[in-house]
Amino acid sequence: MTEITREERQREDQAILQQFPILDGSFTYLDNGATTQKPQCVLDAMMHYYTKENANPMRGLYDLSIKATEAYEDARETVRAFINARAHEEIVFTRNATESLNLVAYTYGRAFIKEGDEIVITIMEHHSNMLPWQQLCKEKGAKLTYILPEADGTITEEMFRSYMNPNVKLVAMTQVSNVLGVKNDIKTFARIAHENGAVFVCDGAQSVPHMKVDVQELDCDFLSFSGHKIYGPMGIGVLYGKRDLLDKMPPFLFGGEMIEYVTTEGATWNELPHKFEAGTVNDGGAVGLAAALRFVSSIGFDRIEERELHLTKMMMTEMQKLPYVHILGSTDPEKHHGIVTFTVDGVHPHDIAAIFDSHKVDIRAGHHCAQPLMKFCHTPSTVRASMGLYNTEEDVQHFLDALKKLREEMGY
Ligand code: 7TS
Repeated sequence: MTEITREERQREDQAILQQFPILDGSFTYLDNGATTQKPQCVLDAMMHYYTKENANPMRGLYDLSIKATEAYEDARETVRAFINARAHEEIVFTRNATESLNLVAYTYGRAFIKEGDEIVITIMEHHSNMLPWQQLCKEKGAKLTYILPEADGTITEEMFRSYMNPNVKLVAMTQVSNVLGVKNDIKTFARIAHENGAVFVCDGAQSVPHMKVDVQELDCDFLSFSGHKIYGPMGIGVLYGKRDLLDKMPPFLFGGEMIEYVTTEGATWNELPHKFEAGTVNDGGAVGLAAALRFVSSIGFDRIEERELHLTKMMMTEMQKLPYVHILGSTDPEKHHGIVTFTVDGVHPHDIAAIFDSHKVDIRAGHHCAQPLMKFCHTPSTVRASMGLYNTEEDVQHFLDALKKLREEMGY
């Protein structure tokens, strides 16, 4: 991580901020875990697609449809390179991380998980990486086991090993928790899962936007993420899957484009990845996502990680001085990956978010789609600030100013 001087940081802030038309200085956006703002290059790429290249891809033999197909397949190649997948066949476009995870549960899960098998997930999963496995286990008579981390969110190698047994056929785990910010050691856990004969599903929704994720290095079998959390548009997501696994999985949705040949009796399936992309695809979304990934690469994860850590340190250091503020998870900012979830004595999380809103600071209140984790942490709900690559020291200062005024405004 390259640290920079104060002047360099301010210049970098300005260079980044001026690329985001919505960030006009009238509000402070700290809800990047929910979704991110879009840079001009993403908006331009989508505008270009819809003004110059739009047609139904993969079907036409005319120039425009060929252009639309090329735009879509170029986007797939950009995603492949970004996560270092071996082949473009391993990149399936979906609507979002939720759909990617459901795809694996519906197809791999229903084909290969049997009665008596066990699936291991963690208590810190977003509902998107919990409910598909809950439903699958109910349907199949399989067992679902939850790894319980230490109080600060850590899952050690030893703990992980203790959950392995010959019945475990699948492990699904987030790389970064959307509540605690803690990062799981996917590379080690995937290796241990494989030694145990289980496949490993990694939810990258909160990691892919913030750190270099290399699927070959992690050696996970599947990886999911959403375009809208990485400065791309809503409605486009990615499922990476190892080719041999995708090959033997049945299709997810049935209809146009996913077939090879259809008779009145049945059908054969198109080659990868089209087997999993039924119907007209989201070409404009894929083009926008590719532009977003190029934008992120142009800044580089070295700078993104340094920027987000710098702000997390600044935020947590000041918060830790307030005895009535309690941060969930580790006390170490390095373990938060830009996510700071907290409670304030005597003030309901929804009141906190409403008061922050009156100060034009956008943060999130609630259970963050992780209710079992809330229960594990003995709190019904919390407030969360989450950083993006465009956040600045001024943003954190606005947040801290609002936090310090909070109890006063509530009459303490
Ligand atoms: N997995 C994790 C770890 C997430 O944080 C989210 C969304 C998802 C999956 C699902 O992503 P989607 O794009 O399919 O909805 N997390 C959040 C959040 O923390 N606040 O709003 C959405």
